[in-house]
Amino acid sequence: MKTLAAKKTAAKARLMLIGGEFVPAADGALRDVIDPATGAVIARVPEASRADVRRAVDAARAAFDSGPWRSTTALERAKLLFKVADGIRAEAAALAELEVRNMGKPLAEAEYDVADAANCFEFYAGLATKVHGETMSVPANSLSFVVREPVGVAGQIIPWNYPLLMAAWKLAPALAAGCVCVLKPSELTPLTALELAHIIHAAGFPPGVVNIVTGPGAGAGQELAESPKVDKVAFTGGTVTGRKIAIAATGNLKKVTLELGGKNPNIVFADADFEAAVDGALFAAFANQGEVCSAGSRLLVDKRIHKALVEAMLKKVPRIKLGHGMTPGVKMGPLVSAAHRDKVEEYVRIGKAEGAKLLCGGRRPAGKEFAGGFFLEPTIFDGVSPAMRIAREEIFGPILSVIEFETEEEALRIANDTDYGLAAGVWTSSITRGLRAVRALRAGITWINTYHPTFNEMPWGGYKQSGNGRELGLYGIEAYLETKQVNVNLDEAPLAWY
Ligand code: TXE
Repeated sequence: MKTLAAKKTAAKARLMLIGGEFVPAADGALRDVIDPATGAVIARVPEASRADVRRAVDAARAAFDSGPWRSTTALERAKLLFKVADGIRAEAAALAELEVRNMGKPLAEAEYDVADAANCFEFYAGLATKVHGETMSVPANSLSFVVREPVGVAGQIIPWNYPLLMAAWKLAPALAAGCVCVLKPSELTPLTALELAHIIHAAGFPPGVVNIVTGPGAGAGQELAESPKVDKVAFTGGTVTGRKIAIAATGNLKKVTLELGGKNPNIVFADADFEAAVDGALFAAFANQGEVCSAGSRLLVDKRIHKALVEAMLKKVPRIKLGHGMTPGVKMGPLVSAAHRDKVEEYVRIGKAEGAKLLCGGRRPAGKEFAGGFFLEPTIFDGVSPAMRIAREEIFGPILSVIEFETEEEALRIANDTDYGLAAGVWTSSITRGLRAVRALRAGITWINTYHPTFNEMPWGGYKQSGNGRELGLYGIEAYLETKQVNVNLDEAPLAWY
């Protein structure tokens, strides 16, 4: 199938963006990039070593310390970011297809992500010119004011589940704030970030302001987290890696923001709109193959409607058509890699061994079209108790654990009984119950009678071990700004202290 993106992929050399130039790894190393729906190699990209990352960090450092970037106005930065948004929109079809072929998600989801990525650049383009400090006059003979300044060189490490969107979430606020960036996409899904590098380059950013390096976490990523020349590291990924990054960042006490995993409760009360809750429970668990940090992977259901809700979900599960994300009608693609599917499948075994009842899925789909890919059927476990590993650990795949509760108080206790605190959903027709529940839930993102919608204008991030800091919205740019106080003496007389 020679489609738009496939032709572009073949035509354009895939190189890293370092210091304003498209370059290979210094030692020429390459990595195969795989279509997880077929197992086929679809591209080869540079495999950055620590030395390549050092080169990118040096380019960023020079751009920040002595390049023209520091003297650009917020309006000039805004115009560049608007150009990136336009560039993404101009390439939207190719980017969406590339995302599907590299990551596996269904095309409709990839199209949504691409549109959202463009909107994210646009949002921060608009915000760039609205960064202001405060002015105070305390004591009476002084004028004190606050100026906001960019943090400096930002190292940005992103995962494979939303490759282009995560690049946008990281780059857009940092550039709006006046920072310079070294972005490292996941080694599994580098292709859309490398396309974005071309869009950014064409927009006309000064050399070294945006650097995009492709390489493994343990070497290239670790270097970025450790580098004493990096002022801030921003990471989205697993909690285990997040902990390593936080430790690596202590060398020069760089600023750290972390967006990590979740084991998010989705609570259905008996008074919920039944059909909406059924749809919401399935979408919460299975969108993007369940490879979502905010997935509603724990479904807490009131005992009185539990049987009916589970039956209604099981009736709808066959509508979740598996296949290559480019095939029309497909609602669930493959998992991102063979290794990740192994990890997710292990939880099927664990769930069964723990005594949970497997209602559907848990298998690789049969059929020639699935042979080379890393597919797994949507899986629902019922009779899950809160102590089971499938109720406590982030699986990051299409596995839903259903837990029954009897009272609102019990539901909220189970919901909060987790090391994580990223997201939570509540389904109820009572506004007071919904708001009461949200107030009790220890999570950074909450939904009432919906699940998953999120907006560039609103903050994203977690409580507890789901991370540190917030992305998006006004909070997102804060993470890339320093705060400086300036004090001006309005009294000309000497201090005469001594
Ligand atoms: O992610 P990693 P993995 C969760 C999910 C998944 C688990 C592991 O539960 O099963 O994490 O997935 C880079 N220093 N999430 O191993 O390792 C790596 O190259 C610096 C949740 O694939 O977190 C990639 O760019 N960087 C999640 C990025 O970290 C390192 C999204 C993410 O990879 C590094 C993905 C190191 N030592 C997985 N090791 C979410 N919050 O959305 C790896 N990396």
